[in-house]
Amino acid sequence: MPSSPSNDVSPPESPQRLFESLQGCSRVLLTGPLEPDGDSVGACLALQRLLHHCGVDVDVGGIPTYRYLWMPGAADMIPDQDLRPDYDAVVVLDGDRHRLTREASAAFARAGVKGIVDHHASTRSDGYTHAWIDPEATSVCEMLYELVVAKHMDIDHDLAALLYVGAIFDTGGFRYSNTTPATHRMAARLLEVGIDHAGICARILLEHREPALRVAGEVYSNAELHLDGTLSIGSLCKATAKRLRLVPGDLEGLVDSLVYTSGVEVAVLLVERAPRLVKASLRSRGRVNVASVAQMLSPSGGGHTKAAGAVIEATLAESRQRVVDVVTPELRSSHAAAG
Ligand SMILES: [Mn+2]
Repeated sequence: MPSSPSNDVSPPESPQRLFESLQGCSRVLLTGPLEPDGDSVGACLALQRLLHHCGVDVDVGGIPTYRYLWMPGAADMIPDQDLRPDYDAVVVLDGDRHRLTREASAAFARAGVKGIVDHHASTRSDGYTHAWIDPEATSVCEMLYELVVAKHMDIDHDLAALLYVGAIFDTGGFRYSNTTPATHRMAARLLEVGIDHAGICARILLEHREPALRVAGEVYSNAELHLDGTLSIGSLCKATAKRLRLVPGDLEGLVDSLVYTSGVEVAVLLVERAPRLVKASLRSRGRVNVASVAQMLSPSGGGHTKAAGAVIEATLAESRQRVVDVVTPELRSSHAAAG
């Protein structure tokens, strides 16, 4: 049954159907979006292990940041420029096909099986032969865990560690409102396998390189509060990033601290990537849907209601103003709605 090109979430048989299709392929590529996060890396490497056990040759594309290099299989991930163009199947995990690199997009376009495993509410099922989209799922790793349970597959130590990374990354260590009883049941099962959960939490959520500490100081010092302290905007120019010798991963967690300033409802971190190219990371305490704010900032923007991102083609100063312009009516109507 071909997947429907509608906006509906995929039918419940999709996980099994996708897995069985991949078992019939000889070369499979699993890939996350540009700048994969803990859930994306964990999910790609976990699905790779599951398929390896079934004898399928699987590559994982992308470059993990230093935070993820210890993960089983991460060292063998393939930079996108080195990807083969001829995979039978390409599966996108924890993001959609619009957020792939150019090389991964080319491989996706040529593949017979085009799959997606995702939990972003903004992701649509059109353009895929197999779409497994579950906006109710806390993480893609949790979706894969449910597949493992349904298929009675073995959970070894490495698989447990990989799935745990996605579980803690997407829930901020079980602190965000998306955490469910199912998330804790999954975590309990993974701990029973004997993983070093405290060590994993330290490496994924707590540890920083020294330059990350320095840049946090600068971003927090210069953060602007707008709209009676309900909107916090942090920004970082390219020159500062260069001076502090930042590497990918050094900014992780910064925007989360901005939104947990008392009174703040929405936080935005603006990072200048190139002249007139700014990456915006958005967080919300719940009143404002930042996935739709991200889409208003840029057509490629999107994400979750409380955590989203967008790339804005403008200067840092113009981006700050655009954020204020877009967020102001959203915050006003949320306050009106809250009475
Ligand atoms: Mn995720």
